[in-house]
Amino acid sequence: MTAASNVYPTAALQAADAAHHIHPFTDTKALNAEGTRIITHADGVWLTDSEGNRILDGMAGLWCVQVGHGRQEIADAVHKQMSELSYYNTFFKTTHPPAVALSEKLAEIAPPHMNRVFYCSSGSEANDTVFRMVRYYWDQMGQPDKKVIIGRWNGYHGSTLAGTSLGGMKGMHEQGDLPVPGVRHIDQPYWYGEGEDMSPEEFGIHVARKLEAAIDEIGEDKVAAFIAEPIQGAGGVIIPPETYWPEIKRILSERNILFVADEVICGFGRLGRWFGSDYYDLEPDLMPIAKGLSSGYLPIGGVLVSDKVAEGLIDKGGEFYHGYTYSGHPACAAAALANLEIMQRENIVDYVATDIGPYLKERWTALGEHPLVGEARMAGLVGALELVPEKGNRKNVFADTGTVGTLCRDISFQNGMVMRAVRDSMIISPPLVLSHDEADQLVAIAHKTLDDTYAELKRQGKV
Ligand code: PXG
Repeated sequence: MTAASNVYPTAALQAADAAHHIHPFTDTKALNAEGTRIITHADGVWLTDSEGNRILDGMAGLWCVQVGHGRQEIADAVHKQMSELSYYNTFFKTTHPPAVALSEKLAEIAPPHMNRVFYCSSGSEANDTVFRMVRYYWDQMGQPDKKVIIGRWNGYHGSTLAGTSLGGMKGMHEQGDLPVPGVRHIDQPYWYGEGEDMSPEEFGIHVARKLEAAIDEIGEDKVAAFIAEPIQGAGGVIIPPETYWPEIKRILSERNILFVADEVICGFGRLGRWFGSDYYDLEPDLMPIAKGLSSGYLPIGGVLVSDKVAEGLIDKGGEFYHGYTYSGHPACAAAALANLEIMQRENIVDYVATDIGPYLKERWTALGEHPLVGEARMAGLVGALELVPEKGNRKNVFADTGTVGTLCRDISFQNGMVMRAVRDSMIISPPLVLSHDEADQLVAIAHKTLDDTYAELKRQGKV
């Protein structure tokens, strides 16, 4: 599309946006001075802005558009559903066909021991549900002292009170005196940044044992659950050392606490399996889901519940006083169902595992040769580049953490691709339908972006 054919009034939209719209996770004053980018269309892995520029969506929206943008089939399913039943609730002994069909579909693709789902509208709400559900479970099981939930520093579980508290983002905690009581955090398995002189394998064991130490310190009879992302997304695509999950599994098998695998990013094919828990062979008790569940076409999330948790939650009887107006919303459920049907019909999960995942990984990890890159890593279709001032020295990082990442992100956008910056690492999480040709373009733009960033840092005397 050319600028001439895309006739959106950029300046007027920016002015109205600045006057009335408060953006998430944004310094609004600084943004308003600069002006927003305005995205007007999207198709496949490509975005179009109000100036007619085409931009490769290296982040699948916000880690969510698994099947690519502009699938008419999902729009049609939603249209049909809204024409038949645009809204009804799932409280008070009622249900509706899309909620039933989606629940059945989720039980089909979930690990065999997970057969039930509780719906909400986002990943944050899913984790608020988790927070209440694990405590309710232990109450029902006659162990009401089990209340503490252990999360991890730099984990991300959403931005509501429970999500922020379970997550380990210190900047978020500082705003609003969080976490709420009853949450503890242990270290993350971030070898590149925190592994010091240990090998990745040693560090994986070392950091997993922090869970054991925390349970002992708090008292197993007081711990309700441990929550973790299989691979941390928003924390910077932190792929744990190979020893980490087996050691955590060993600890969990010896302790009577619930395990919550947050699948909001890793779920729905991102790692080349339906769930990150399949990829690492984890057996979680609960799995919060959202994002790729509907490929972001409409907001829907949920918590997948294991048969074990169903015993406390359901079999013991009693009402769990929890739910949302939009739990199982019919149009959102229809969107999710159409999305999952596309994923199954087109074998998208296998495509990630056996084709585009390995194809992109080979090319992405080759970017690790660049003088600005300390480590290039990828699993499935999620990857990171650690930008460093000095190759081969993990301890030397840029002053003013985040400045170089932001510079590189802005250059990437100018070069025609969205990458996300986390501190000074660059992140990609593209739509799972990325073609070989598009993967080549992605890597070429990433390469040019690294070159341009390096040249600018040289000019500034930072490398
Ligand atoms: N869990 C995980 C693992 C997530 O990544 C949430 C829960 C919360 O989901 P909702 O739908 O409430 O946003 C998330 C969300 C980023 C970014 O910039 C990441 C997320 C959301 C917004 C921005 O990396 N992850």
